[in-house]
Amino acid sequence: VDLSGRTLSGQTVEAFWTAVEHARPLIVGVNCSLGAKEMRPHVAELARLAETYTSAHPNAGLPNAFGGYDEEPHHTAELLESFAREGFVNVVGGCCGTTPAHTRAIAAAVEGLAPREVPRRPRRPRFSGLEPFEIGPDTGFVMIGERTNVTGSARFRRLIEAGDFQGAVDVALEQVRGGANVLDVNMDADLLDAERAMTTFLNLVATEPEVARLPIMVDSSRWVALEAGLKCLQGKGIVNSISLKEGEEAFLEQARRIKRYGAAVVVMAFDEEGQATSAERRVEICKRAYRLLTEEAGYDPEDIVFDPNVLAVATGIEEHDDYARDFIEALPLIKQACPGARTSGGISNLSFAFRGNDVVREAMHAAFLYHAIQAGLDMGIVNAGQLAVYEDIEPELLERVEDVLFNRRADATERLVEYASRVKGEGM
Ligand code: THG
Repeated sequence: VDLSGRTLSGQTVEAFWTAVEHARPLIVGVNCSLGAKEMRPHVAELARLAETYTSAHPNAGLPNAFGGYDEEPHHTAELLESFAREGFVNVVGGCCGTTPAHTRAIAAAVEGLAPREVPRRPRRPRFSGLEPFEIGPDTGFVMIGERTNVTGSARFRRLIEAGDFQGAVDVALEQVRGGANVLDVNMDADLLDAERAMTTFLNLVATEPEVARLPIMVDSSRWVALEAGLKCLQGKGIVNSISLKEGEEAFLEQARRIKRYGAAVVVMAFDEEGQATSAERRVEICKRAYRLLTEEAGYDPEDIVFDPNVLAVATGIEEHDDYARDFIEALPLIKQACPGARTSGGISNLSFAFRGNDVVREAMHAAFLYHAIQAGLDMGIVNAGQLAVYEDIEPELLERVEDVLFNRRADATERLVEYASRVKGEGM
């Protein structure tokens, strides 16, 4: 639309292609805009990305002062011939200002030229907002901002409940500035119409360029809120989440609908029997969901994210003592059993027993992430900008945290609680 190379609604070529690729179009192209000369880099970019035929239909140059077009047929034709020679296009034509004479000249210029060869690209998880976000070999751990969640942030909830959506966008902005690669948005509160709040918030977020760059993860336990979110997303987002809780039929029905919206999906390790807690059950459920999604619903494995349930530890309840260790143990097994799929978790859940004590909570998150990432965790829902560094954790605290995470001693919880009582109030 202008020299920025973005679509009318602000997307880059790559973000746009990422968002529409799921529809498997026969041809994708660039038209109108500024004429062939200015269109070149964007056609080249699309040609590099699109694993389907590409086209270019430029205007006859830039409009003159009277809104007319002066580019002569031979000139338009030369430019499109160069696109064809460079392997940018399979189809060419003209848009505003082109005439039958232009079309004749274009046809003659590309006569006999070899069509572009459709490229093959490596399969990778790809998401987008106004800009693309691809998980490649060098991406590192992916941070999903957790604070745009009415159940995960009292401040965000108060803003949404008060109808201060602009203030709520500021919370999103803080997550982005804290390094979030994706934003988790959840409106599941008793006093809220989640569908409406989701729609209002996501439409407003789309107008804030610094936030709208990012892909959105629509988070809800209710299908209607998830679908309301999906309808607002211009890019390729992620649905958080579906599970086998209500059986295979309901699971596949939701999965297929999500696929029609072109989104990726988070699958919780939950089935008809309930939430998986042992490593074995976590792996078993993920395997079953993977088979259904890839074989029955036509999913690319790269569009699947498994969440094997980060659960609270050091709660004082003995059955919880192996939760962290089993989560970490399950990661490599899930990735081995489900090639191409990625893993994620809600990291702050881990430390619910230490609410109000950010020193201990942040140490728990940092230590847990350190080990989980080594075991293959690809992404996590976190308070972006508030993650501690493993190496900076005070040694005594680290030892007590790791005793809890790996259930290394019977009094691990007691010793962490004791430490917590000593640092209470610090760092808040
Ligand atoms: N898996 C998936 N999605 C999820 C979760 C998960 N979504 C929600 C949740 N779990 C992840 N998000 C959060 C967000 C915030 C907190 C925990 C998890 C949190 N909030 C502070 C608290 O409750 O103490 C709020 C403090 C405040 O109000 O400021 O801990 O596991 N797929």
